Amino acid sequence: MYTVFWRLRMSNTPEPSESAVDTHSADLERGFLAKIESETKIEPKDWMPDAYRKTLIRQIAQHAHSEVVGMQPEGNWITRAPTLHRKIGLLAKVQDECGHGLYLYSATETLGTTREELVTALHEGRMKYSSIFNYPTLTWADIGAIGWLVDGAAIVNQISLCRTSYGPYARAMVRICKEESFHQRQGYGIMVTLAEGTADQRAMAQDALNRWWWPSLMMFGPHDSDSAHTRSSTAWKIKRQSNDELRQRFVDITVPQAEHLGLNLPDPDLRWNADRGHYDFGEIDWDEFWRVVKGGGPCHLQRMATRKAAHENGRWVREAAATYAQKQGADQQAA
Ligand code: BYC
Repeated sequence: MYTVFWRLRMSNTPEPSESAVDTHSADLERGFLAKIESETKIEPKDWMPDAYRKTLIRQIAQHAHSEVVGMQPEGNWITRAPTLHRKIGLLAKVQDECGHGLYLYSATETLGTTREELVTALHEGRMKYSSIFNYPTLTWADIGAIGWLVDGAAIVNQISLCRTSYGPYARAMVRICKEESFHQRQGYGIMVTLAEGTADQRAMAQDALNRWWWPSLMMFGPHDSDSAHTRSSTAWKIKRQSNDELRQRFVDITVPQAEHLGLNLPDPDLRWNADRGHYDFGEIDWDEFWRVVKGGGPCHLQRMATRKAAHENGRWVREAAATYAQKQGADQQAA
């Protein structure tokens, strides 16, 4: 009888310690939300909800993996660039993408994970990279199309992320966007040269545009109605604009650029809508999008095999660097 009474009492009155813990958590959550509300950046040592941390690790690591895997389709053309000038530009661009990956892995590490864990998760298929890097680069014009469209889409997405709520991610984005704008111009410059060239060069530019246009629109993710994370990420101001808003912005910016080149965007439904003040465009092939996102993209196996081999081949460099750093530390302590 006593036990029953005690149990009943317990169920109605939380233990003082539990209640104190709850109050403390509620205070922390309120403080976190107040910072989000007032546009104060969340910094690594600040309290944050587990789900916010988890979402950031997923998104920033996926972004880092995309930068690193994204070196492959373009790296494929460094030795075959048509002039020394183009070779130098492409080499610098690919090197920049590697740097972007490193800033982003560092930003992810401030959330309490390690680069090793993230890379292992990618290699074991537990993390993703952007769908766009699953497509092959068949001709030199693809390098133009990637710079123009893929970096162009990345800029639209990343300008928005410069205002993301997590400080280290927002700051990495500012620097990355500056570099991406050079990449976009490099690509558009290649397209201008080809579009103004011979009939064959023009045809090559049109063919690349035909193949890269729809995958570039897919970079922005699923429709807002199918986006699992948009609602929470918007509430936490990780995302400042939705997938569809950013995709529309990219289309509106890019159509006049294609007109300037005299090339045709491969979409019969594309037209200016004066009422909306935006271009209408056709429906993305969402079956293709999800197939690629789930690992069924044309180059997925090749991209992952190359990535894993590069990681293994670089093991001795990482080990040598770590040993050197340890020795330096020991020497400094001894001095
Ligand atoms: N590809 O709820 P959603 C570059 C996944 S690299 C693959 O809308 P979220 C460059 C998504 O992860 C720039 N997966 O997600 C480098 C989620 O899956 P899980 C790359 C995609 O996160 C070299 C599910 O679909 N940019 O510029 O709210 C050379 C549901 O989606 C994709 C970034 O990484 C996709 N396209 O929004 C040249 C930008 N889309 O984890 C250039 C940072 C969606 O629930 N990331 N998924 O299974 C973001 O802004 C956001 O993560 C996204 C997606 C807009 C991409």
